[in-house]
Amino acid sequence: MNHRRLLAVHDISCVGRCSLTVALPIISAVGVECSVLPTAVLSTHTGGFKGFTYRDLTSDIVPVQEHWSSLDLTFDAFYTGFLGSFEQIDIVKDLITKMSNEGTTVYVDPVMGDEGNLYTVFDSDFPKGMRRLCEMADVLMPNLTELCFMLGLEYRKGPYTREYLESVFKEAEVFGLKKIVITGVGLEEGKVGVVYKDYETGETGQVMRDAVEGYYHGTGDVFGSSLVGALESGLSLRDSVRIAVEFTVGSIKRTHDSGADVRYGVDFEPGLKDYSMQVDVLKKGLSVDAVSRGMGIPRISALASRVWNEAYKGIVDQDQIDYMLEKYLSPKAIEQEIADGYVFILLTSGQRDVAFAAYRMEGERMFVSKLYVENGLRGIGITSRMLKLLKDQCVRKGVGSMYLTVNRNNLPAIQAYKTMGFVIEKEIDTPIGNGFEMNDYIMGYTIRDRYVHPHDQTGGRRPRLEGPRRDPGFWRHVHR
Ligand code: PXL
Repeated sequence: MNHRRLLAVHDISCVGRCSLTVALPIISAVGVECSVLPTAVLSTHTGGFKGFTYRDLTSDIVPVQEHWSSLDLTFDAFYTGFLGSFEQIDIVKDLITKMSNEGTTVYVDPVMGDEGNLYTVFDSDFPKGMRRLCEMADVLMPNLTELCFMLGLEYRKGPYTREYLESVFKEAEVFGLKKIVITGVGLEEGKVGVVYKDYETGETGQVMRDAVEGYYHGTGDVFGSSLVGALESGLSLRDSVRIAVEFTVGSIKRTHDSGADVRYGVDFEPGLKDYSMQVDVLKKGLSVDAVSRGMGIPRISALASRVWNEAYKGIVDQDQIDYMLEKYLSPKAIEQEIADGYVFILLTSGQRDVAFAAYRMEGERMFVSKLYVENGLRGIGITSRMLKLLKDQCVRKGVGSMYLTVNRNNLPAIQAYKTMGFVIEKEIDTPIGNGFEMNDYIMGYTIRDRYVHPHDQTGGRRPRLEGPRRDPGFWRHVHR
């Protein structure tokens, strides 16, 4: 995709990370030019601080737009959020119409309220006006409160059923959108995330994570900005949502763990590097190589070492990590495994090594002996892409299932495998020498069961793997 110029239309809350102070750094981090149109200037945002100043910039917008028009400027994307006054809604609509080109995408976050209430600065007419702006959107990113206010639905607290969310997607058809992403939604107690629908393809999905205690200001803007950055980088809706959830949840967790004053917004800055790397990796795409000799072997060994030293810190003692790496993942150990019949596959993106797996067929089953994803790239679907490759290989060889071992304390990995359809089969404790023991689960996955189409009467003999999956079994399900 060529250089894109985006216009972010939000307020500037000078202190308390939200709106433009969040949109600018996040969108810039993925190489998209982020111009700004401030709708109001506040000393702080309105949630939780007393006595904030508020300068409404409504009367500046038309002169600003006229100047831009005199420069023959257009924008490739608009991303609107918190508007400073009711009158601004039509002024911003008009600006979008005048300053668009044929390829312009309009992202609207109808920032108005949360948890069933409008923010105090908006009166009850505001949602009606905001609805008119939403009708211009290609991609709408509301929370349920905002959606309910605009659609005249009664707001209910979660968890929500799939049927309810389907009905909300249906109601939201009145906006004439291409895509909708609804934030802050849970389908079960203790989980929260986003649900999305692409109206053009019919694809629906959800990305859920464990809820973090407390209320965090500005997270809608962190999510919206990272979603817009990823979509504007040319990623699919599904990949963009996963990356944006990962970035937002990481920021919330850091804030929670540090005990910081939540009024100052979430600690998103340390996550920017991984966010931009994730966008870059999925933008460049993944290549697959089978590695049997040469430089691939030390590269795999180095990747394993980086992963163990980060992911297993605190789970496994450092001297055991060093011992494991030397015994099982040194270049020499990998060469020996290849000689013993293991196949190593390496996923790369541009110059970057992203993930590797090693497997061997053991009669009727595939044993996946290793599956590692680079630090900073977990949680965005790389493991499921790798498993898809391995499943394809099983199907090609007529092998009906696969299994792997995972450390019993590696909870994120266990949850990720469960989400992908693996079940725990048993516990094993394996002595590995020097007094160390590996404490693992064996997790298995049956390929046939997974791919039988509900209407397939052939007893599951025809695995269905390829081809577009229409609204797969209802929701694609990604959660940890
Ligand atoms: O993040 C939403 C937001 C944006 N701008 C201002 C706000 C809020 C939420 O409270 O007060 C000024």
